[in-house]
Amino acid sequence: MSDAAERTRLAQSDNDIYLALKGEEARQRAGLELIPSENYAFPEVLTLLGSAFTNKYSEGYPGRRYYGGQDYTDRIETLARDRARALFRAEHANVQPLSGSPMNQAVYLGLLEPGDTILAMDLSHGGHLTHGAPVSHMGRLFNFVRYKTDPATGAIDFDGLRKVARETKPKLVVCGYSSYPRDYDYADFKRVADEAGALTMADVSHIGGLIAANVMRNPLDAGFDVMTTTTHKSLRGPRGGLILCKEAFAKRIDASVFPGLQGGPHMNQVAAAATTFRLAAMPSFHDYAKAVLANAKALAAALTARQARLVTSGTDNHLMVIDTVASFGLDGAKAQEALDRVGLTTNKQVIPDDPNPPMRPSGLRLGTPAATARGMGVNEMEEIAAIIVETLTSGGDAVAEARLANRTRTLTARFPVPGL
Ligand code: DSN
Repeated sequence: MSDAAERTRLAQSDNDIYLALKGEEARQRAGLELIPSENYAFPEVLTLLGSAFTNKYSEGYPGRRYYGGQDYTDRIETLARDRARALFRAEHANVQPLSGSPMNQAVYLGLLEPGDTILAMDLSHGGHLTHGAPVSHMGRLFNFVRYKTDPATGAIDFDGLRKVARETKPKLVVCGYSSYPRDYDYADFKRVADEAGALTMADVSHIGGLIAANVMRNPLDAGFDVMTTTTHKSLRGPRGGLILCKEAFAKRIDASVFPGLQGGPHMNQVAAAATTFRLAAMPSFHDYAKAVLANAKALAAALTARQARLVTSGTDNHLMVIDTVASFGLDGAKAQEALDRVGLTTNKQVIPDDPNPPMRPSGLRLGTPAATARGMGVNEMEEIAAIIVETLTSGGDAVAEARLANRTRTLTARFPVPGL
């Protein structure tokens, strides 16, 4: 919301919410966002999210809607689908999932029967809740079996994965992660799935933007049946989900999203996604994605040089996980709280087979998409690593933390937040 008159109206009609909005904007400007799944949306996305498209119900798909008045919604959804297909080299795109969880649920429910076996990554090894965590509804509906990482290298244990697949004969093999700092060859998953007679799904929510920009591998190029991604992480779009699949699955996926799982899509989100897919095809986005990877490598190296121990000893993508217990004798929650006090936003993170509970885990997850969207480069990564390590070794000293908070503010003042 940039228009001064709109802001005045909000301040007059609901000052509590207006003040919270001002506070959040100030927090985002003065602090630094290092959670790898968060980013600053393109300014065009913010405009479209607050647009007239939010007023419209559009159950159905372009040309086949249940309500009238769909001239412009049909236009934006058709553009969004066409642009998504071109961007990701996909045969079919569904742009309606409200977010990442319903997106993955729609795939499971569209392609499988309750009780079917799905092979996916263990949560503590980097998988996601929707990859069958026992506390999730999907974990109750389907029979999830798991693969893990190799304790010696931290990389995915493909021998173990193949063994579980042979023993359990899954109907679907899922790859994708929310805290795994490495890349892999999707053909390795495809071979295991083919041998088991299983379908393949890659949830690339974290790296969707990096795949769009062709700086990381695209699972669809390796013949995957389905790829899912959220649109708000490395893609810098609206909060939402995108399902890409082979034409052979198009009808089942579309029917699973609507009417299977959802009612009316959020058309303001669809409009913003359409614009995102256009912006992500531009050369400037390719440069951005390359910088995200270069910054992640620089941040990982600068942390390692300061005695931080990283899970897998580094990164191939946009994220890294510090074992804060092994590095600094601090659990991830205490580390996150200390960094909050100096203006760096991070998240506590479980590490593989973490002996500690999820609210007091042994690690801390960091990523570079948001800092890179502000224009920061490898020099700034050095300063960020220094602030992180000095904070985590300061023992909570208030004077030291005040000095470090000042260093964060000095850094962020040079890099405005896009769209704010
Ligand atoms: N919340 C996302 C993440 O942080 O990875 C996944 O849903």
